[in-house]
Amino acid sequence: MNYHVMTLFPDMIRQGMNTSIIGRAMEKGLLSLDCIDIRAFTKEKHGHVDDAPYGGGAGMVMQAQPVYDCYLHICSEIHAETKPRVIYLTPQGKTFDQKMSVEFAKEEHLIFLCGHYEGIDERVLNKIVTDEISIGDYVLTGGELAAMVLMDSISRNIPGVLHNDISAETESFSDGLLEYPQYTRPEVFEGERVPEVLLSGHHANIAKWRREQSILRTYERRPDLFHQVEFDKKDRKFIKEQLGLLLP
Ligand code: 6GU
Repeated sequence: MNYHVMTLFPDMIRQGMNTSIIGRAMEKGLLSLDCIDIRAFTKEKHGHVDDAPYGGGAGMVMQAQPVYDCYLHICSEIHAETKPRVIYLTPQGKTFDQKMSVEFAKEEHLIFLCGHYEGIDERVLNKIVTDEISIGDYVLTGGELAAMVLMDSISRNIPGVLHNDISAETESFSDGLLEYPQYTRPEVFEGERVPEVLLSGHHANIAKWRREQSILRTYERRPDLFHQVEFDKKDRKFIKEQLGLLLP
């Protein structure tokens, strides 16, 4: 995976991404990260990349030309045969989820466009953007943190990035359910014991208990997700007994 980030704050992205699992994946050559300063493509002598909105109103709008030239520069560097995917981070986009993350992870190149101010001139967005993505219903000052959220999540779905025993498969959302609770030593903390089944060494019972905990958690905390999960016969029996719900 090769990430290309178009931004006015390239150092913010570099500093945010060079630690931890993602930094190691870059050292291993599984990922590359290219942060390109949009300001380097301005043709104005004072280096401006923004101007007042036509029609009036508060704030400034990023101009089309520096963004477009930055995009063309990336395209010439990657000499791809097909048009690369360009993700514009915006609260007006589709809300990012694990399914999108898995899909994006299959691309060879991903270009992220980070906006600032009141937005970017619509004409360049129409020309280059393939995906508009939001990370949730709240406002950020710019797209940089959102781009880093996407890169972190997408990277975990690339083979070799995660250590084998943290495999992305067994985690929250891979089957549409939340994770079961985890415990480690000591057996008693502030008077509270670890659930007995986890000390039993009985692997089938442990797996059953964890599955049931995932189901209960998802029902209590994320009813929206619960109603989208495909449950098997055993699950449905448990749900009927524990929750009194009859699923179709
Ligand atoms: Cl993706 N970008 C910005 N600028 N603000 C956001 C967002 C993205 N998602 C939520 N708020």
